Amino acid sequence: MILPYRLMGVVNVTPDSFSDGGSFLDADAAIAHARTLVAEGADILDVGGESTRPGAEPVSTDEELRRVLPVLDGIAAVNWTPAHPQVSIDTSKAAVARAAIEAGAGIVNDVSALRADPAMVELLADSGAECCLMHMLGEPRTMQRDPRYGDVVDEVKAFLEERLSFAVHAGVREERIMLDPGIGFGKTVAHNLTLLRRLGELTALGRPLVVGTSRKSFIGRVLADAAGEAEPVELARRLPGTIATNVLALERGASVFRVHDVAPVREALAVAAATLGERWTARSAATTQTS
Ligand code: HH2
Repeated sequence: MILPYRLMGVVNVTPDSFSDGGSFLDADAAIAHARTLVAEGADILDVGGESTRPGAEPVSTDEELRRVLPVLDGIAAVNWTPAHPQVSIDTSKAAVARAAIEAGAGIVNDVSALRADPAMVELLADSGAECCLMHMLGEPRTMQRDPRYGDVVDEVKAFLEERLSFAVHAGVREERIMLDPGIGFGKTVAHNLTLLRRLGELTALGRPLVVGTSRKSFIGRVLADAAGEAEPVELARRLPGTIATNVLALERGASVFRVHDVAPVREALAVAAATLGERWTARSAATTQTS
């Protein structure tokens, strides 16, 4: 059944990702993890070879390629039944994206929204790959140092509108573009919560919305505040908050959910969608699939 939303499972081939760094650095472990995510119901596999956690140091193109290519090749070689998942490459480098597309990736998830590498937009226009353009204030190394906005939703919306227009004018087909408010990327806890509360305002941009709240530290901080604890609660306790935020994002119009824990989020979204009614359960691809 084609639902009006898709689950994007995270395959981090990095030593330093904030929640699972080092777990899938070995290509075989990453490919096995990809199979598990698809068995749990992932529609898209988002493969990344560079952590974008706050404070992360950039990695070279060669190192990123060395990490992701064997995994992409391995995913391409699997005899997926009943259907091959879509493959997304989480990168801001055109050379990595180009090699990934050649290895079967159909989506480029660029957290810099085409600002990091001038060659990226041309690659997208020429290849016809789908893309996700995400908002980030600053860059990973420094983005959590006192981020400030006038109105966070208005500013994120204006940024995404400008990036969408930039991409379309450079020849990327609008129907191939998804947008993402970039939860946790240069945002305080309050900014993240406001963006999620008012996510519906971003649907006016007319493109599918991707959200990535999975296991992020704002969830740990909300829970710590509620429990009177000083430190953000640990990763293992962030699944209920991940589910809550994804369910609310579904209700507010998000249609692609980037998560580490596919099975529980998929089940939560299925029940939420059934409760919300026909618009969320219709067997149509119109609101989520790019074409
Ligand atoms: N979040 C992360 C990475 N890529 N891409 C999109 N489109 N949206 C997100 O919210 C997003 C993203 C961070 O999560 P993770 O990959 O688990 O961590 P790390 O960057 O440390 O590898």
